[in-house]
Amino acid sequence: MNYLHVELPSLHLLWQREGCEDVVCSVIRTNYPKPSPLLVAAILRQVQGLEVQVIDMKIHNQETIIPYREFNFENGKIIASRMGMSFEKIEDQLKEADFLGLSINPTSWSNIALDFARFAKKVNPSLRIIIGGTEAIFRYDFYLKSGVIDFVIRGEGELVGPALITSLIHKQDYSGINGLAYIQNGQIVDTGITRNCDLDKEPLPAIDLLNGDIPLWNMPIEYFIDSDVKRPIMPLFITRGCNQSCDYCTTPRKYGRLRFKSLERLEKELQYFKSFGIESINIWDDSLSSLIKLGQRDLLIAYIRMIKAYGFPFEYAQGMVISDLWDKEKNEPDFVLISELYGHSTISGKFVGCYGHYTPVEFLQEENTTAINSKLLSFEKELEVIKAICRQDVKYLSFSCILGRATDGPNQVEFARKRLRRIKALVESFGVRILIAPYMYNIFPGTRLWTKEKDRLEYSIEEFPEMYQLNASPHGTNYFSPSELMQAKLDLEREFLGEERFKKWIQTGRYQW
Ligand code: B12
Ligand code: SF4
Repeated sequence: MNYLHVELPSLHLLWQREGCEDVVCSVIRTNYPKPSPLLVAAILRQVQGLEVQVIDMKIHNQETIIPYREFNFENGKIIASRMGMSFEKIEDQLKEADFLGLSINPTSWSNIALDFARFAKKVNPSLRIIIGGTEAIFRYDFYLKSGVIDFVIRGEGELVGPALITSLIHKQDYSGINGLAYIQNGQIVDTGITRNCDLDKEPLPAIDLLNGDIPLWNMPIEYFIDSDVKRPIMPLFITRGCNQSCDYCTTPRKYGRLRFKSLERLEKELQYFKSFGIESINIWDDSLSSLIKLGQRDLLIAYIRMIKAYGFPFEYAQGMVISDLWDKEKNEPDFVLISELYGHSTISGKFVGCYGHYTPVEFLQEENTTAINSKLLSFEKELEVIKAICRQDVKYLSFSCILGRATDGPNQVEFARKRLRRIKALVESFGVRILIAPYMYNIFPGTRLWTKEKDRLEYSIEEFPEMYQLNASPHGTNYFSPSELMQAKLDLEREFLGEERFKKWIQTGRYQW
């Protein structure tokens, strides 16, 4: 039997207002290997008698932008389009498949996923559609009620996928499988979220199934960078889960406690990447430095030494918890750890080590940052840590700042602006390139915020899922309407990107270094 896993086309969201420039308000990231299809395909090809195929609709035909809906947004309108391969292009593969798998992590892809599922069922009515990913895990009932999704994987595919497909192939009962939701006799059956698989037993990502795409894996997390960072670039996850509990994050409820791979397993993975000609690594762990709280500081250092020993340049694309980089006993940055994590060398003319880091400084609008989230440091200490990272000659540093808590108004934005100016001046004084990316404080299913602040939402998740991401907002604050909040973010971006980079950003949805 045949299983097809599809990475959906990108969401291209255009915000139009009378007298203002058009703004692409969905971040567009295309040229990287997609971890969900690569891993799910590897998991499922372990099922006997199953032929597995993967198609990445984001990476091909990026010139194709197909509008699928538009809606009013205060005094303007939003046009939502799909960017990448058209549905029709893969009609033949859909006809041949028995099972279709989709990974829906961001909520904002919801309508694209459902439209695609409807299209797939139309061309092949006997196709069984199985979805997974963060959005599917927490809104499984919404998808099942649409009538086009047959199964939702609630949790880790390793623990659920093979069991489900095997029982479907052999027409066996699947009611005993945990981590699954489906409709039976008109009722939703939900067997709960299943987590905690052994990461060492996870199969290696099915890179061979996307062999033809490898030359296109040339983009790190934020837009194209200099040619001195070699391509192709591959994402790497060493851990899963997190032992922090930030209000706005889905990871603790999706994956549970922090777990990690052994050094032997990491080595196997790095060797495997080398065999496909991978040159650089994007470390995509949600919270790698949280290993320190688990008493695994030495292991963290050993991982990084191993990546360097294999000659890879790398980037920490999801960042580190900044307080983990502070030595509490000496009351100063943890200089030893910082030099291990961010140092590099040149081996046979090649850059080896850390080239980039994303720093989640997050709530710069509040005098006392630590009062909002204990994983942050006071601003002055954060500057000390940033300085220590810059001294390691990292090339690219990006910084987040999250706007949109109920208490955020013009004064808070101004306060954040002043601090961002200080960060920028500091980083640039070291000759390091900087990207400042303000994000929306969005309220996602599966987070504590979803339980606490759902009543702030002015654009419902069922009707306007496209607005649920970090560059648009379905809610305002006590001072800003949703569009005023988005405008406040744009004003910060204009200052910190500079006019030319800002123009490219709002025209393309891609950041510029
Ligand atoms: C890596 C990552 C990215 C990467 C890559 C995204 C991608 N499309 O591959 C980048 C940096 C590009 C990214 C971007 C964004 N991201 Co992101 N991202 C993540 C992160 C850290 C990991 C996701 C991942 O790849 N995990 C590894 C894979 C293997 O896991 P997985 O997909 O969950 O699959 C497992 C199971 O779910 C299951 N499974 C999944 N699908 C299927 C299908 C079948 C058939 C089966 C059997 C099993 C199965 O099996 C797998 C193995 O166990 C998550 C946080 C998290 N921990 O999930 C946030 C997360 C998904 N991102 C999030 C957001 C908001 C975004 C953005 C919208 C942010 C923005 N700037 O506006 C953009 C979207 C733009 C885009 N084009 O993707 C949110 C989504 C919240 C929501 N409900 O919308 C998350 C959850 C973080 C958070 N805030 O909590 N992201
Ligand atoms: S935001 Fe990061 S540190 Fe906070 S809970 Fe999520 S993964 Fe953990």
